[in-house]
Amino acid sequence: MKPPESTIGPMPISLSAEGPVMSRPPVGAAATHCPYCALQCGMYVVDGEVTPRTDIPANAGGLCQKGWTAAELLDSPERLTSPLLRGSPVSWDEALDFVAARIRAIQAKHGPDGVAVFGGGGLTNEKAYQLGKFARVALRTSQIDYNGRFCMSSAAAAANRAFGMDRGLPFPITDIGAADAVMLAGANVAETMPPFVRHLTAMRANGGRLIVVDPRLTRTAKLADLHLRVTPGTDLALALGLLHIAIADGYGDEGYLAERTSGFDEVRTSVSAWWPERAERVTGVPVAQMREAVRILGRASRAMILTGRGAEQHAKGTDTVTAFINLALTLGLPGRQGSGYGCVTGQGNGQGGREHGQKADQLPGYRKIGDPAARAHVAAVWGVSPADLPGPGRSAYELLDALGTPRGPKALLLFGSNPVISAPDATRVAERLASLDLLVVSDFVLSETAAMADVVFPTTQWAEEEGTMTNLEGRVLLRRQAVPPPSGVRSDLSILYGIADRLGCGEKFPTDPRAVFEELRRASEGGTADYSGITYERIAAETGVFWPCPAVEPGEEPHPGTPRPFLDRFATPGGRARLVPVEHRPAAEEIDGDYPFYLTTGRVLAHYQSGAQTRRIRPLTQASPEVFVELHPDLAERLEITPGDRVRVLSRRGAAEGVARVNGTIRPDTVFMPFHWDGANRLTNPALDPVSRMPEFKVCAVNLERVA
Ligand SMILES: Nc1nc2c(c(=O)[nH]1)N[C@H]1C(S)=C(S)[C@@H](COP(=O)(O)OP(=O)(O)OC[C@H]3O[C@@H](n4cnc5c(=O)[nH]c(N)nc54)[C@H](O)[C@@H]3O)O[C@H]1N2
Ligand SMILES: Nc1nc2c(c(=O)[nH]1)N[C@H]1C(S)=C(S)[C@@H](COP(=O)(O)OP(=O)(O)OC[C@H]3O[C@@H](n4cnc5c(=O)[nH]c(N)nc54)[C@H](O)[C@@H]3O)O[C@H]1N2
Ligand code: SF4
Ligand SMILES: [Mo]
Repeated sequence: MKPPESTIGPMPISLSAEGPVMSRPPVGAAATHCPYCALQCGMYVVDGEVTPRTDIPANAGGLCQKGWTAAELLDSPERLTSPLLRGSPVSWDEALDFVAARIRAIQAKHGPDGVAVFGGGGLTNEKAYQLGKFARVALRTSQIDYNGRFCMSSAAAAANRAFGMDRGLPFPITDIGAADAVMLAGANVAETMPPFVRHLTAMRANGGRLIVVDPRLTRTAKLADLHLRVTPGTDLALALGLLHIAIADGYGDEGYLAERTSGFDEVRTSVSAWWPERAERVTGVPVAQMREAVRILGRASRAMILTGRGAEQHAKGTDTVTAFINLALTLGLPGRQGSGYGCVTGQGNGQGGREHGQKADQLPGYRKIGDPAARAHVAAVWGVSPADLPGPGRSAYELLDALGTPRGPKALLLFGSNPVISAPDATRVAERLASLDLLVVSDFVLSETAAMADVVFPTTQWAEEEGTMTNLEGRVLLRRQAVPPPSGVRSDLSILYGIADRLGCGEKFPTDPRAVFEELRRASEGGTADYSGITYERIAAETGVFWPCPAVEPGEEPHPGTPRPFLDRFATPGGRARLVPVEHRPAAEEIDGDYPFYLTTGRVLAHYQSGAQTRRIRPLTQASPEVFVELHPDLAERLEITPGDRVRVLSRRGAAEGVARVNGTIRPDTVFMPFHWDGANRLTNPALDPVSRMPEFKVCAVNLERVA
């Protein structure tokens, strides 16, 4: 079938104040994007079938299993189509009245911070923006954060520190195919973003070399020229060792360091004691392999260092990413055409979701909530006094951990996350949620968290709504409506309006995504993530626009957008990138006699995140039916575990079971569990990074036994 031309124009559905109203029949096919990961593969949806788009460079005609089956959840019998009050269907008015009355009562007793908000990196820019505004203006609470804190917050903190700006990939994804060397540290893109692999394949076909750093020989590591099978939690020492070698072997780019960076001398001194043998002792990576990695990166004329969650989701994730950035800067990569450092961001709108104010310390446009100028600008757009805007609140885990405690919030409104499955030490998080006076969840399925809620609002899904998503390259894309929503559901924007209206400020919360985007443009103007020059029409005409894209004076040529923001200068005050000395430290929880093995966690191809969506799609549950525990044959033999046995994994926080998968691709001291099912996060350690407040999802100490 030939995909239809891209269409943009009047949308078939307009949302009235009280919900969606059909105004004309659905269009036959709309060019839109996948609901899941940050690659945001372009796709058409026609008659409930998905077809890949070829005009979006990230996927260029490719999709993964999850993308191909994404439409199955649209008309699934598991779809929520009525608001639920304590599990029973009620009318929208009843549900909204109940929530507003409870919010008023709780805030009267406990103050504005008695009510908290939790968002998600899967929400469109419009929803993320509106949620942040709703918290600060309608609820006047400081207590808002989101699941992106669990995702790329360490990479974001490190990039801000080094470059003054956090744009996941500060270059188009197609630059990867033209590189001579790429190092992926803790990213398993062959499972987490399969069409990304075509860029790596293109690179290798051009003679480029791929280095993968992972404790497991993953599908991605199998594509690599060099696999560094690092001990979980030791990437920081590895990066220090690599930098030591790079400097000692003369790969430092002195001209670039002098011209474009600051701080190199301190960093050089700080890595002088990280001689390769010491790094080998800590990381388990042989010196010869480290030297080879440095040689590949150092000799390449275009090289990239990319990090994923494997390197970042640690209590020292920010410093680990900083160490990789120090290495990249020493080699002269960032800000040079075709080279650089990047973070392979995760959720569908993982990039945009972190820019527009659902983060505890942030206002739209990647502004700081503590900055008086930022407060004045945003308050003016919102029509409130800067003094009325709350200050920074708690980070995601700290917020979840405080719920229902004497000084913590007593109510939570949750949009786009399923923390009962995905937060660290999830048993504790479920207890906190259960202790609330009010839990409200907006979702399109009854997730494990929604099942605990006092009120559930049934909401629209990706293909039923319009909005913008910013992909891993910082390219703002258009999510178009392809099908009408089922009757009975409302958009998240409409739900926020419904509550705000009952709290007396409905007029500040439009339900039309275009109206919200227009406001977001103004709110972001002049900020780091400046969207003021971007319009829906431009996105459609240009297959996406890279931020920053400032507005221009009438009559001037529009700003072209910024695919490579660091070519001339970095976004720091002096324009130089900053090298920051960092020191290795052990994982927050080391293995010992009681818990002698490392547990690391991550993803499989067929499932997405907490699995709330993909565990309801048959071809995906057939491909990957249940939680497993991956372990090495030597370890399996020692513990008398055979493939297919049920095993119990125990940590200081709890226990979980899974089916044993035995293979030699993992380190003998490490076990791996995916977190898409209830289990892995009963075990994980909520130790937080001091800068990013990222939990240590990727390493904790466990014991293991066969279930009789
Ligand atoms: N299929 C699928 N795709 C997804 C998602 C999904 O849930 N499912 N989620 C999306 C999202 S939100 C995200 S954030 C991305 C995540 O994408 P990735 O970062 O690629 O995903 P993970 O599987 O969490 O972790 C990557 C690798 O880190 C390795 N690892 C574990 N511990 C360490 C360590 O200490 N050091 C190093 N170097 N590596 C380690 C794991 O073995 C794993 O192979 O994927 C996105 N795409
Ligand atoms: N052990 C371990 N834990 C992890 C990780 C790990 O690697 N290991 N990774 C972490 C990472 S990187 C991430 S990103 C988190 C993600 O974990 P979660 O935050 O739980 O993410 P999802 O499962 O995507 O949850 C999204 C929920 O919102 C719903 N939803 C989707 N879109 C919308 C929308 O537009 N509006 C509304 N109202 N609802 C919507 C979905 O149906 C689903 O129930 O997990 C983290 N947890
Ligand atoms: S899940 Fe990610 S890689 Fe798969 S089709 Fe969707 S956007 Fe593409
Ligand atoms: Mo993520």
